[in-house]
Amino acid sequence: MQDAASLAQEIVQGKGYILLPALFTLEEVSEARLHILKLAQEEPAGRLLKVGERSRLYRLLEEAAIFERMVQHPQVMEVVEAVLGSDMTLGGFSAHILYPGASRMGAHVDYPYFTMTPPYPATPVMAVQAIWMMEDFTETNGAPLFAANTQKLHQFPDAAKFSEIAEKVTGTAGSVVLSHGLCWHDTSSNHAEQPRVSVLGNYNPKFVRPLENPAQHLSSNFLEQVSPKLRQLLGYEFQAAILKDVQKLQSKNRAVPERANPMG
Ligand SMILES: O=C(O)CCC(=O)C(=O)O
Repeated sequence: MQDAASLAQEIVQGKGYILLPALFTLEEVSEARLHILKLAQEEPAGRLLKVGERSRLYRLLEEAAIFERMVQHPQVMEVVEAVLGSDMTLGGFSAHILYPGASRMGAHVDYPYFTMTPPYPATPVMAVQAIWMMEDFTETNGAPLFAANTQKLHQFPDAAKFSEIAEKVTGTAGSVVLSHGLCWHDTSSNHAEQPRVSVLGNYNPKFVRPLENPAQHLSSNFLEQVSPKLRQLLGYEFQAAILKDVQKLQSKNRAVPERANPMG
């Protein structure tokens, strides 16, 4: 793998996305994929969102050990932290299923940008998305489409321009695409006979409120055993991170309001 700093640079100043190939084996992701499909079929209340031939399945973290590994994969963390800072947090972690016949979801930018009015701010970067490929993503089964360099436009996608310049990002099972939240992207249609499954991680700077609030539904047993990295991702280190910022600023003789010294 290229070093994290140059991969982060590619995300911010280059094409806007990178592919990290085969971070998990086919066996590892196949089992997780089947788990997702089975759970989605059970239609768990409050965890499944169906839109035509596409479904989203929420609250994955506690479902299987592989998801806990995926969300904090060291190579992914290195790159995402190089973009968003070492105190960044998790805004969402869910599965996205494109059943056979699924059409494109529509070109978009990611949370929190899609809640804002363009032109979007150039800095700080507010989102990096991870798209984990839970099987081979091919030319025909709904691989994502990305329009290179569009994160630099700070605009909502223009559909005609997107169609002109977008390229399909294919890859083998267990690979992950990391992209700038402002880089225009879409899913392609699934013309295959099998569902195409991705796992989506959304990472944000610590001051962005999480879209899915992944920490909210976790059991205390699960929370007791999570790694320090996962605690950080779940937002538990927020106060400590703010305190660090304050100390850094004070060491540069910058005045910081007392209320920025959190007690709790
Ligand atoms: O599942 C995918 O390929 C990408 C979905 C996506 O970009 C999104 O939900 O924001």
